[in-house]
Amino acid sequence: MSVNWALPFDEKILPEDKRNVVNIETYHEIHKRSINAFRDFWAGVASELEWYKPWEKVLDDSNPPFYKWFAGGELNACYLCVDRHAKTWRKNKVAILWEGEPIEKGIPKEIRKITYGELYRLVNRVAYMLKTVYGLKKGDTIGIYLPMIPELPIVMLAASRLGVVYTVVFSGFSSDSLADRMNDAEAKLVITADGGWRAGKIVPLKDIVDEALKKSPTVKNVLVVKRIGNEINMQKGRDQYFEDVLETIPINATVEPERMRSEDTLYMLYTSGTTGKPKGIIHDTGGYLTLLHGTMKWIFDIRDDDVFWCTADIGWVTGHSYIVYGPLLEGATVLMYDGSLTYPEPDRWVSIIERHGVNVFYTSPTAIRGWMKFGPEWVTKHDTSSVRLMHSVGEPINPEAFRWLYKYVGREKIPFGSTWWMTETGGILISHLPGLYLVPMKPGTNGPPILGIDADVVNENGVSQSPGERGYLVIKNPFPGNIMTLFKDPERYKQVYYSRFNGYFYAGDYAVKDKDGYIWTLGRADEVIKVAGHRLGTYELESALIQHSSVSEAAVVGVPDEVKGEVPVAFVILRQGNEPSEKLANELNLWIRQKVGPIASLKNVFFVSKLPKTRSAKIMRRVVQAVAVGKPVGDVTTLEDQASVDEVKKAYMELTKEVSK
Ligand code: 6R9
Repeated sequence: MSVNWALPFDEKILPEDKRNVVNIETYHEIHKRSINAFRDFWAGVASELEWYKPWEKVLDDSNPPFYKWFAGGELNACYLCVDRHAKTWRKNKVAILWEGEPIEKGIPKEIRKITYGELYRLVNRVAYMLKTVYGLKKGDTIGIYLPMIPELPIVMLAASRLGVVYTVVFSGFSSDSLADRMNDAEAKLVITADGGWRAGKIVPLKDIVDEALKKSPTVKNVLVVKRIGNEINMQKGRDQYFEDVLETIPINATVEPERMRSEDTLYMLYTSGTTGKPKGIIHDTGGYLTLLHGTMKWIFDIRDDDVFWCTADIGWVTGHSYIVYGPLLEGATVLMYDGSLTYPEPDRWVSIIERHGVNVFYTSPTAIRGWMKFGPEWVTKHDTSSVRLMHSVGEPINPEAFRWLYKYVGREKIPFGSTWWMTETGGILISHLPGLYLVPMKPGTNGPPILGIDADVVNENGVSQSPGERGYLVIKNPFPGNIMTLFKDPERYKQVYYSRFNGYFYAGDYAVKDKDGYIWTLGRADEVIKVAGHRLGTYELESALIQHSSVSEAAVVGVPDEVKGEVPVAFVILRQGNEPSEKLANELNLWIRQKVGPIASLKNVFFVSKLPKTRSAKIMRRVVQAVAVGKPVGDVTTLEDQASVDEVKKAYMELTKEVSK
């Protein structure tokens, strides 16, 4: 486990607007009814979407855990997010309000406002282009490696209009990571940009793609969006500028949305697990959109005059669900910002809130802790009174960070929660529901499970823990939004999520319930770490390290970090003939950054001669972790299987000695 914040179980806060406030017992009664009849409950939510063809069965659970929600139903995500609104008064409503990073004398140089009517045109033209110029059709796969520019959601929506499966790769990942994903997905086309802006510097995205494509033979074409206008290499016959090709498409070109079956794949997103390379998480269409529709209303209380801002990157699931599909499904105005939140000054993010009158704000503990460092005066000099509701996501929020944002942006009176979910769940599962009912907030908690979700904390044997007892977070009922399978690896899907607790969905998180039935997730219980809210597998970092010619063995663990929540440190055994040195440590760090991406930067490299192992040769990770954080091993709760307490202690002593040498 990474971060162990002291939990203020009993601190209760109520927002000033008490319209939706209910006491917790009432909420649990309502919640209980929703989970007792969870099929009907979710069918009610799904019926609020527009279906081409109604479903035959709410939940096909004939082959668990391969659940199919709304089986037999047909719909299209792009139609629901775009056409449906463009047909109404929302045609002239801003759908995407975009701000780019470059700024001069406090005035952003780039602001784009795309209405639903314009979005409809653009999405249709891009879909037409993908179909006619590149011959893409339902079931084909493409890769998207773009910065946070409007073309990113536009391409995603165009693909979903055609039923083309896409996978977005976070633009902070390296060429190796991009190549791995393109190969696994067998992508035919990659859409990228000439570059991206990050804190005033250009990120050479096209160069990274060129490097990746040396190893990705399935990719035949590259479309390049002109973002920066910098000189780049364009390979004849393979690469074309997005704008140039789009120009050849008639201005009023339209493409009929593909009638997708509810269980058809909407997109694939790679995420890190415990072992092996990142796996493709497959999301369906009907269940996923149903969960987003419910959560946008209940958790974000989305309204037609709202400007909704989620500070995540679309390269991660949060951006897929709560920048693209969720807000657009509701016909909201979604703000998209491409750049650093603290560039050129620490108050860039607050000035964005003020400039665009943001009403609903969704951010992360890492961002908040980063802002706290600069002091509240950067916040208070701006007017943030437009914000009426906030949530956080990505990692456990420490109470200090909660109180800080609650005070300086929340004015100590608006709803503010920490929404728990993961790539695999598609949308939020544990959260306050201020749009429906609001129970008291507590700094640091995720709140109760949302309606229709039977979340619980269980012990090793899958038995419910009593309040205050730490255990593992599980979801006991099938739920819409849930991952369909792992791409090319259905066995692993079963094994990772459904085998440990006998049919329950196992999230991989430690958690504890309090006596009000609120859930407090405490961090990962496996080898996954969250670095600044970004999900990484320590195994991936270890594999990258042992590819370096000087490394024989490596163990990577996460240690707490004041701002990023958690950061990786490595314990490395060198091959013979190599000497430990600071220079080598720096080289290994650079290596990791190149192999995985800058987000994987190591905080520390310890050179050791031996790693603690169990008799079956598994690294005793908890021992390594205890040494890394400088805590006695007794504080580390889950001891490795197959190792006696004495063995663990001995291993701990030995490793500590090595590290302090
Ligand atoms: C949405 C997202 C999933 C993991 C998850 C948990 C952690 C996310 C959290 C949270 C505590 C919250 N996590 N939200 N922990 N409180 N509000 O982050 O997806 O990147 O797949 O990560 O993130 O550990 O298991 P993903």
